[in-house]
Amino acid sequence: MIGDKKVLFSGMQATGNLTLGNYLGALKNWVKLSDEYECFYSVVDEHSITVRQDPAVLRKRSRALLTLYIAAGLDPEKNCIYYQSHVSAHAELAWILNCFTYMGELSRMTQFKDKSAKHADNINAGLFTYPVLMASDILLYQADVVPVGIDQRQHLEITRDIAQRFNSIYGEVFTIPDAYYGKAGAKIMSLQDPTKKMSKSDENPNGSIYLMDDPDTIIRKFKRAVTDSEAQILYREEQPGIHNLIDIYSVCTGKTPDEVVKEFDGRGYGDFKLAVGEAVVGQLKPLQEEAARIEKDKAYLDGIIKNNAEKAGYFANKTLRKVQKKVGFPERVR
Ligand code: ATP
Ligand code: LTN
Repeated sequence: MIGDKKVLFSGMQATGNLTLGNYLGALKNWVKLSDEYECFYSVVDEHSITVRQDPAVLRKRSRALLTLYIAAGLDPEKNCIYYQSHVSAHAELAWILNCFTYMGELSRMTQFKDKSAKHADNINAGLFTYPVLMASDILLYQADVVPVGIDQRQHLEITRDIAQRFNSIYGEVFTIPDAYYGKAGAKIMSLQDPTKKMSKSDENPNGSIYLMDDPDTIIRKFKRAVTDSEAQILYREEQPGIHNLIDIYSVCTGKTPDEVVKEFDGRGYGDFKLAVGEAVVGQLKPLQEEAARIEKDKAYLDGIIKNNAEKAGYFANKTLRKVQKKVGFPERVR
């Protein structure tokens, strides 16, 4: 707890241009939760280098991601929005927790298996211990709740296991966090292959709507979206393409899937795709305008970056000092 509020932590990597999936599945939920909790939203740049990055591109994308957090509606005066690498406690706690995590546990992580298959020429130790850094992010702030997509479930479970293991040896040091999986938009699928999730690292740019796509591009991508030959707009698993479009339209408009089905009863796929495209354009336009406005105000953004890193550092160091003492590191001489 901070004051009378429970604590929320989440983060995203700046490894690509954010997609509609990241927005509807994660960011939009963050904004909804931000009044209820004391929130820490990090741009997890240290996680990003588990895969090789171009330094200039990573720096640019990290700033763009931080800007997007604010543009999406997270007030940086109320929510602590910061770069992970600006708070050294993350890396320091990760080292300690590495010594409380087993090789066997980490070997079972499906993300490690997937990413090491994809980057066979660079299976580095950081990729393997990625979940320990993630556990450190969460545990440093004594987070009660962590909103993520279903794909992060295993990482949340290992975080809880590490925290419980540490607590069972040293007493109640860490809060055990709960995952929060938003219902709406939990999994937005690729527009080109609706059996695969929309992903920022997809090679085919037509499968993903990027948050910075212009209206014409968005409409064109929806017009080309893969559907089926059933010629009826129904919300069922047998029609994954239409199912996905109904989900997207439903999250953008706040209507239930049943209401969407009724609204488009008897209409053609062309009409429906256009309506979904327009709904998405309507969602993204204010976000894009706001991001462009904030980006121009360098001094404002720099101030937020500095103040929030200090705020995050204050809370993170409180936990880190406690942990260092528990494991037996010598006290600092003042
Ligand atoms: P990558 O393609 O680089 O693996 P990604 O697009 O899957 O990236 P992440 O950075 O892993 O995105 O995820 C950021 C957040 O967005 C996570 O909470 C994740 O669960 C959520 N998310 C990612 N893709 C989708 C999607 N298609 N639908 C809903 N939520 C998503
Ligand atoms: N692994 C997450 C990003 C991430 C995260 C976190 C999410 C890093 N640290 C802490 C929640 C809490 C991802 O790839 N989506």
